[in-house]
Amino acid sequence: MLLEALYHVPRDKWAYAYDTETIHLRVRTKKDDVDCVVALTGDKYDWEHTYFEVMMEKAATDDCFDYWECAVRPKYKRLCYTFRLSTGPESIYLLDNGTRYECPPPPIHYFEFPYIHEIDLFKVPAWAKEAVFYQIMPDRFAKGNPSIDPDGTEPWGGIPKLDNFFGGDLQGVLDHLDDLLELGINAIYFTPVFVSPSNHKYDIVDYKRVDPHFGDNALLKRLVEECHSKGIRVMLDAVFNHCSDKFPPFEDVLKNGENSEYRDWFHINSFPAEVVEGIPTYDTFGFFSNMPKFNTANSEVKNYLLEVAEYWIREIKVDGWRLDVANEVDHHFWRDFRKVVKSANPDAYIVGEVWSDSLTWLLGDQFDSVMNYPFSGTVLEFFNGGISSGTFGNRIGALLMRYPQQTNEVVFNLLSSHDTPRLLTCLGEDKRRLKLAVVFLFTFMGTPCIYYGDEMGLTGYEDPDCRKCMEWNPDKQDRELYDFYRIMIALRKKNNALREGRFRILQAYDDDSCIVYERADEVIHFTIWMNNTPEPRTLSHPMETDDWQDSLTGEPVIPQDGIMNIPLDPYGYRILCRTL
Ligand code: ARE
Repeated sequence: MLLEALYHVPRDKWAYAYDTETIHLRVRTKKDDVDCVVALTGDKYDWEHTYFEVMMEKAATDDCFDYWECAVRPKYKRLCYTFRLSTGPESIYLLDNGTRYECPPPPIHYFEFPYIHEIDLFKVPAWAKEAVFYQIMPDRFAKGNPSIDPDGTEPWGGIPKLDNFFGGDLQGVLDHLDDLLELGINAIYFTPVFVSPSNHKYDIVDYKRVDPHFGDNALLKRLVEECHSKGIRVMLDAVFNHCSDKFPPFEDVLKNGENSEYRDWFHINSFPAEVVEGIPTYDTFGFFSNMPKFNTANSEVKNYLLEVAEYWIREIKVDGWRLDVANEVDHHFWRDFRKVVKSANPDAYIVGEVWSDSLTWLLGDQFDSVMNYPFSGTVLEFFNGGISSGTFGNRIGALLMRYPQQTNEVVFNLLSSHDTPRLLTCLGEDKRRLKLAVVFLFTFMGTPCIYYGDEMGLTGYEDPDCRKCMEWNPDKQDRELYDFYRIMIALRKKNNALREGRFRILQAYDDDSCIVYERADEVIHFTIWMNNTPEPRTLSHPMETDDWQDSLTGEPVIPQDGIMNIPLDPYGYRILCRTL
């Protein structure tokens, strides 16, 4: 047994309270090195009467490690524990000061989860586990009121550029809510809607007003009400890392320099605040001088932005915030942000835009979730034929072990967005590959989000090409693809096993691209079979029962002599299920 690979610490994603009764424990071992891991648990004040051994499950595997997981429901809300790891006849004990071949008496050197405090619990909104999001960029979704078009608005369907407008607005969204209902989505993520000179509105001039080219605050309030009446939640985009250089406090700094009352609202490196040979004398988003970075540690800035955050939740009843450039804003700000937002609506959903490992924001005191770009990158690479199913499985396993289970169940899983090329374009315009990726999106753990138009077969390269106007001409819509999305959304919404159920990979190979995986809860067991190759393939896997059926057609699918054989077309898939 490779002792150097063993890892557990009694904190964050390795030991955490999942709810008021349950503690999740995780242990890492070298891949394929350990046969069995048992958690030896009890109450340190009454070990004799509470000692309980919990068999841990191999929950995930990545390139180097196996990850073992268990849920423990201690009798008295606290836990003292250690681990016994076995390989063949060899067993060792993992304690908080190293490993031993003999298990010492508790509690010295045992790990401790001292007490499950309700107030410390990392709670995520339950509705987000059942949500299927639809991302809308307002200027590109639908025109409802041409009278408020910006000057120079171009005809719908034209070529998107960095600075052109097509006149989409909130009335257009209102007019198409039933289309979204028919698709089956039950949540909308809007890119920014507040006053801004750009078509994307990520450079905000007034955080308390809907841009007049989209409508007004009353219309947004009515849109939210209408969405809620149809069972659709609404999440807005909070751009708190930076503002527009037309934001009045920043304009005051430009005008009055060091004498400005707002001089500490930003990171001015030298006065006057200006752009010298293209380089601003102040911090910005990226190197964009029109996006000056807020000093969110300044109490006036914090108060201003937290008042904004609260207003749209409390007054307009918005259900959540997506946080732009979230990783570049300080943690103190986000901790106060969470308190303010959750006090206004305890069920508000907070999704940080962080493109890499985000654990530091997912410990229960800041975000509920993050935009899971590592997920989309791995899925696209696999269904583009870039990695084997074995590598894909390892990458997915590693992603599941990044965060506590609370986040895994509501992580914002996307395959494309306004910042990436379109899904169909990323997959070589091969709808078969796209469907495999979308089947994975809707049968995997985490909250799925569709980028507007992907369901209609929109294509597009990098921004701005990925922001084409929505296609409303039925003759140009890919209705077959639309129906496929609708069926997959319905399957997910109908089955909790696809949202919160156990995920395990059943077959994946380092020299192949086929994959079989399962989802299961106590009600239903799914197995998902994918031929991610250009050749017809038959996938086989032992099955203990013969009561399986096709999840989409209901047709019985019977194993032969205990082996399920599933013939699949090139890039074909099948979803089987059995009721437990
Ligand atoms: C656009 C073009 C630029 C052009 C600029 C000119 O994309 O190439 O130079 O216009 O004005 C918004 C607009 C964009 C605009 C941008 C700057 O939507 O259209 O750029 O403002 O004006 C990183 C950040 C991430 C950020 C992306 C864009 O980490 O937070 O870059 N995403 C958010 C929003 C954007 C928005 C902004 C930030 C600014 O979602 O829409 O842009 O508010 C890797 C890295 C990531 C990186 C990612 C994408 O994965 O790890 O850190 O994201 O690539 O580049």
